[in-house]
Amino acid sequence: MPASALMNVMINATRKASRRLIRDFNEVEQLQVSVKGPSDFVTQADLACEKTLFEELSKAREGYGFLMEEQGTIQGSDKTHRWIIDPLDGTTNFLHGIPLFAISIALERDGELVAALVYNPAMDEFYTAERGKGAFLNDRRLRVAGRKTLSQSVVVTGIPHRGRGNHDQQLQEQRAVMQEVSGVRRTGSAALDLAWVASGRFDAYWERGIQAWDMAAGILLVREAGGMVTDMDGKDDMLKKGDILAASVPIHKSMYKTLTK
Ligand code: LIP
Repeated sequence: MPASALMNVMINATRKASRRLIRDFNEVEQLQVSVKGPSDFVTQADLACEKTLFEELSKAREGYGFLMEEQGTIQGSDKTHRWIIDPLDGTTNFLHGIPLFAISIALERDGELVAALVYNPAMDEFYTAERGKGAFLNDRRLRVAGRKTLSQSVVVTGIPHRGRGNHDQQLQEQRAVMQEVSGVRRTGSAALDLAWVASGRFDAYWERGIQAWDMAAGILLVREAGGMVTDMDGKDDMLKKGDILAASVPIHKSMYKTLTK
């Protein structure tokens, strides 16, 4: 099915921004050996990508507002539309030359997610969705995994680290989940975790302490692929609360029970 005019705008902006990001990623792999390390370099890559996305989307859709990881909130004259953007999700992976990172763009209309794009440059995979029109990987229609039991499932989570998150809570949740599933993974990119739930690679994803821009696009991808997404209280406040549980419907129910017992 040909992409809509809106999705073409999002894809074209992403292609333009990702050209430099891919170039920078190839350079950062060389910087691993430098004493100073690549952290400042990655910050520049992040900022440059966000600047290109902001410029391209502002040109194509004048007046829309923005919520972006680096520049924060930019109010638009059109109060019904807001872009939610993470120009480089998986920043630490990028910094370490690990090819698991993504550009994530979501569009909100009157507070509802209506369009989503997650692009994984390292694998040249475009995950896209528009509300009511399904989710796609490049041009292949996506459905969440059909597995019905946790014992068959491979799930993914985000693991807090030095100076981040509630370590005891994560360990308690991981202990409960480990006893039920056939595998637990951690990629370092919420956007890719959600895209891979939408594509059936993972059966479920949960994480606490992440930002709206990490998850907004992925939420719509999973829902349009037939999955269920809630916050960790089973409600719909993920973007405000910063926590998320995404899965196929039967696995969501089992994961919620396991995580909250
Ligand atoms: C990352 C998230 C990931 C989380 C990391 C980090 P960033 O976002 O995508 O799921 O575990 O701690 O927050 O910072 O790379 O945009």
